[in-house]
Amino acid sequence: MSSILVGRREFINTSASAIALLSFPRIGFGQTTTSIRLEWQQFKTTAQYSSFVNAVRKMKANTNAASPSSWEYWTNVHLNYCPHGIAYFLAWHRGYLYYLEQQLRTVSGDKTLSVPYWNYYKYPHIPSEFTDPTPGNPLYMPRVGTNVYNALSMAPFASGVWNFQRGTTNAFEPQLESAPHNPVHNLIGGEMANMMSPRDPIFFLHHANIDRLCHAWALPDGKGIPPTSNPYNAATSSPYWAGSFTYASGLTMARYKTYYPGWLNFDYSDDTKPTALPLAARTQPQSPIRLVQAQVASRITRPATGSFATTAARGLSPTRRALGGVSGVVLTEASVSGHLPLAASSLQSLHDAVAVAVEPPARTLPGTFRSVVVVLDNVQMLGAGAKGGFFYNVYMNLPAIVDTDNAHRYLLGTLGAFEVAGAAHHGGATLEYQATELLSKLSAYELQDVSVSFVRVSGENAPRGAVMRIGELRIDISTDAPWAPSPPTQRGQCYC
Ligand SMILES: [Cu+2]
Repeated sequence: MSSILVGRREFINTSASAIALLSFPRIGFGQTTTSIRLEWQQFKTTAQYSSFVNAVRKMKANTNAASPSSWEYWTNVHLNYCPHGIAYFLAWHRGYLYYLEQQLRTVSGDKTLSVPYWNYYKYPHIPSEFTDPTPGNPLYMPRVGTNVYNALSMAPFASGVWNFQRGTTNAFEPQLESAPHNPVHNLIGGEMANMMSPRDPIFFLHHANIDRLCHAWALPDGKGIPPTSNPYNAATSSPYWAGSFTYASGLTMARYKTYYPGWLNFDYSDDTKPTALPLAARTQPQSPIRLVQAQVASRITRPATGSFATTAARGLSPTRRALGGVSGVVLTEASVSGHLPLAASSLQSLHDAVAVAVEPPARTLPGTFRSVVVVLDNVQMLGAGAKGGFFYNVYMNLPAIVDTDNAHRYLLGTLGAFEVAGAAHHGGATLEYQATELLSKLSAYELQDVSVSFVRVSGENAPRGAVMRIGELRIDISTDAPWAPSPPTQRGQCYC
């Protein structure tokens, strides 16, 4: 830990570029000491452990949801304001963790208390303190699964991932949100599978780790994170950081503060990004513990195509056109593909939109289609599906058989109870996956038709049978810019 800090100071002393310091919360700016967030296995051996457990217990016992000293208050902050699948996913949650951490200090009276993180790249099972059902254990929650090995991905840490925010090419934030973030929520399930997920204390250890992974990724030069200055100065900062986040009425944070060095004044005991997937610990009660290299399939086979009723191409609005799809797609424990029947003219429109995206003409006429979206319309959870314990990797035009390493090229994103809950209005949810970049990298041969595959990943207690129904699975072309940053608007509701 201290050697990391020393290394950091040396880095700062020798760095000529202020922008290179971007995103590194560290000593400075009028604050005295940097607090270090510890990995749970270390955290639980320190005096912070009892402060944390007692604070969670006290806050859960406080039934006044209007009070920041209650656990429910913080659950409602997430329910009402969290951005998922849109801009500022990481920055908003960084501020959220910061405020919760301050509150834990207030409630416990322990000024040294920091939020712990759970490094599942090292320990893929939920720490046992959270699974002990002894009455009165405030860390315990009913959950569907405790092993998140299958949620892990190395893709966000690939060497080519330099851009940061959603809407830029090969960007870190949407990839990290896609995996491991979403699947960790889904495989744990229970409250973790919906927008009330902070009810489960493991939420904060999960998000501290997500924040740590972002921090580790950005080292040592800040990569493609938009630059900011302190205080926010439009002349030297990216417009991305203008404005502020809302957490509750009266609880806000200027956006730039979440990524400006020193403001939030914390660091992590381990600032390194994962370099490999962990050994999968097999801890069946009846058998001795065995450590084995995880049995990850080295190849993915495209799931069999289901037979679904087809839906027609049609104009949806002046800026959107549906090119065709299928309806009534029911997802179960079996993986399935949907073949989208596109007429020749629709296929041509698809090719044209991708071509405009890749090589925009000098002047794009208004109304020109230039991006592609895969839409899951009117999605409903069925049976035990809403409780989670499983998810699907959603692929487009997956080859009949492909190496796991190459499958990422066809990955649109993940789909599970958590993503559906985040997108749900009253009733059915609509989920959208940006497909323009993916399609632009496919060969003409690969783009002769369009299929979407749902490859099921099950946790240890995953439900069987029908878990989700997609009213319509279709592909749209849109006049939206293909790689423009998402509009920097803070929604009053959680991506609803
Ligand atoms: Cu989350």
